Amino acid sequence: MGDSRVLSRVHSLRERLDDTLSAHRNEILGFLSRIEAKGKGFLQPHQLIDEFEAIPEASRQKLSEGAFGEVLKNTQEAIVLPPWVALAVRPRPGVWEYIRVNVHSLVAEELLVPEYLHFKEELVDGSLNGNFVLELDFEPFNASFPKPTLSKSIGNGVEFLNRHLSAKLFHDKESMHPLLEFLRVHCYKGKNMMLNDRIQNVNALQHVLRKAEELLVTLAPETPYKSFEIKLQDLGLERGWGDNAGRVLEMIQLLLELLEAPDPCNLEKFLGRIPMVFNVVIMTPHGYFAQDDVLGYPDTGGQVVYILDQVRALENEMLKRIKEQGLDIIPRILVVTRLLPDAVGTTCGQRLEKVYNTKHSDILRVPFRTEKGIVRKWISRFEVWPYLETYTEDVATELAKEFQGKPDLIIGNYSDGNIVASLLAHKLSVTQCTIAHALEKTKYPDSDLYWKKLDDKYHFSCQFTADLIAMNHTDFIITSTFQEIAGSKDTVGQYESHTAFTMPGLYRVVHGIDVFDPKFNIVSPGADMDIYFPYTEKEKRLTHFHPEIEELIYSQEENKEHLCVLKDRNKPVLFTMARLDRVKNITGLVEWYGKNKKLRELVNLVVVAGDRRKESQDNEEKAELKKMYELIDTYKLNGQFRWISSQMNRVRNGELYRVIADSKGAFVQPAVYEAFGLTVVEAMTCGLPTFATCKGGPAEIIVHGKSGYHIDPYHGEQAAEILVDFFEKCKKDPSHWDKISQGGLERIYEKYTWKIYSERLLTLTGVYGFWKHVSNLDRLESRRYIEMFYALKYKKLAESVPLAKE
Ligand code: UDP
Ligand code: LCN
Repeated sequence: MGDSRVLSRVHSLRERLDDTLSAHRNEILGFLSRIEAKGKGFLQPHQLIDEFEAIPEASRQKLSEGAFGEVLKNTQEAIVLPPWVALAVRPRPGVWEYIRVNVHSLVAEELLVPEYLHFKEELVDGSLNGNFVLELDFEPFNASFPKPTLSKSIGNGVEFLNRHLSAKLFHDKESMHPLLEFLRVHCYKGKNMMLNDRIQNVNALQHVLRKAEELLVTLAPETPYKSFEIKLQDLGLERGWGDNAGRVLEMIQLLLELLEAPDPCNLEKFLGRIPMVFNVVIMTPHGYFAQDDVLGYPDTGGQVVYILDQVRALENEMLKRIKEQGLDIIPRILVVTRLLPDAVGTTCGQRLEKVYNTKHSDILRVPFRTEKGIVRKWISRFEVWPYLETYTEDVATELAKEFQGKPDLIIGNYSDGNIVASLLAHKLSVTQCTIAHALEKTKYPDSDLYWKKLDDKYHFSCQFTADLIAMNHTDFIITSTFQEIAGSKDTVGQYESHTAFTMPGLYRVVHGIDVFDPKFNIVSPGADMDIYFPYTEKEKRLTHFHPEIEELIYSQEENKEHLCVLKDRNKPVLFTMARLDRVKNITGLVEWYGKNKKLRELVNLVVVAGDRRKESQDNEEKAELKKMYELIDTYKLNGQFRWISSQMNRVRNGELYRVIADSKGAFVQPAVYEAFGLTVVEAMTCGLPTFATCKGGPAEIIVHGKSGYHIDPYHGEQAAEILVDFFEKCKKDPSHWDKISQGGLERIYEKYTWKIYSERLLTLTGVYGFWKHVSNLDRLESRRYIEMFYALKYKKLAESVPLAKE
């Protein structure tokens, strides 16, 4: 790993272990021998705990108190290759140590990352990698780059950068020259926006700012810019300072303070106000991306909702900032996706489509193309790789036509969008932002080590390579939660799992990404509050939908849209809604319900998932549909259960959540893993008590017992009992339901709104753009390394993915 900090940490771990290995020799031997006896293999934390629980109570007691117990508590995986047991220990988020113990001699050895990965590869086939393995290591490029070390700084990249770089670069007035240069060259369509040629040095700038201040303090704050424009221009100040005397003065005073004493907070405020973002590209190639009739389709879920809401919020914020800065620039946002000629009743075949409730934002669709011409078929997100390079070229041509210039920001979404965004940002030299939505490596456990088994179906070799390229190429990364980056005390984050991993026979990632990198920023999405609002807001309620919703849930008829009926409509409704993917675990929830008599007596179960109206093209969905039919039969669910096909009308869905709240019901999100979970936020925004998986984003969205409840998808019986307990309590004391409903709402208002999101995103873009300009944030060396990795590895992998048969 080439990091002395890590080496010294590993040393101290070994030393601590050495002590305990001699002090508790017999107990440790007892425990490790149990593990060794399992033979060559791999143990997850919960399996390690089970093994630990199985040793005698007295031994457990002794070990728990010592260093060994501590190490075990922090172990994220154990590899058994008799006589060795290797442990990957994670004392805190983002920090890893590797060690192996010889079970016979009880000697511990520290391992460097490549050694540990090599050891792990033996589980599959050690010979696959041979002696000369391609080792990917981004660390040397970033070694001199500033990084925080405290776990609490993870995800607050911009604050750290501002603090660090302003201290380093701006120590006195003269060192403010780069800021001056930045203000001098900052222009839009060739026109200077901040300073003109009259200002040549920092002293002159300071002098001009004081003059302007003298003028502005004499004016009423609301005095329009027009009335003092000429005077400011004569001094050297251009249009971008504000639309009235008050705003211009505020900004001038901010800069004067900065020149006097640089301060990271003021710097962020100042940079956040400089108008820098007018043309934005949002890349989201796969899926059915449209505004109506697509939600719940395979691959078409939260990402679509997120982007459409993001665009509206972003456009509003851009317009507000442009107006407040006194500019008459028209911004433009283009969501670029795939054009699907066979659009099956959607607008996915349309080249340009205005985004609802926006003035200047469109969806621009560009088809996938091969030598044979335009690709007509829908292609799963796992199979898009061979199309993306040509697609990027075509997109670049279309963007040039639409913008008549380059965009200011390119945002990538999901693995395919992020690799295209990387290629475009590289080509056009534009600030890039990356949003993962979900990194598949976390969703499919061990999909790195056993990639070969899954590659025909999922092509993870290609996807994980694309992910590594994008996360290293991008200027900044937005995540919805902290856990997405670095997990929690006990769980590994999605990005964190890309720090060190191996794909035997392909390459070994010794250092893929560092969760401490200041490119990470947590900016959480929300739910559109025009659609999702509390069930208590009676005057806003969309009662005209009630007859349709009534039919959907309670009609005694069965058809392609709904199957099974509810016999007792007085019971609260337990509700869930998701795409019918395996990881969503909807069938898991149905089974928990089917098995729990008490829960079946207390509530009805209503599930919106999958589409029974047409034949599915998706393999996972097909398997889940089959399972659902079997469960209905096995547990004789008809009478207490309603299965509704995917619901694509978002506005009506908002009212659906509220109707469930009227029944004093609850929402359940039972996923085996959920990257973020927009349905959780939607349900909570409607005031519906929510029970959601503890695996992934919902663990952070919900504060257990206060704003909802966590359930463990691997312990279905326990999850069902938590639900029983809640509904029984509510039966005895209806205020309990209100308390959780209110707790959920408070949590949303505090953290999950699009308003907070868009303000933050625009400020981040400005700040990263600025630092990129004035420092070496560009990371040129690592970009060259990425180019080589792309050309030599990724390209071949992408080409090896079969093209769809038309
Ligand atoms: N959704 C919907 N109808 C359905 C299924 C899902 O409108 O039949 C919406 C749901 O309201 C949410 C999104 O699709 O806005 C799913 O987002 P989430 O983050 O929960 O999961 P994803 O599908 O992205 O994995
Ligand atoms: C993808 C997912 O899997 C969800 O967990 C997220 O909520 C959604 O994207 C939006 O980011």
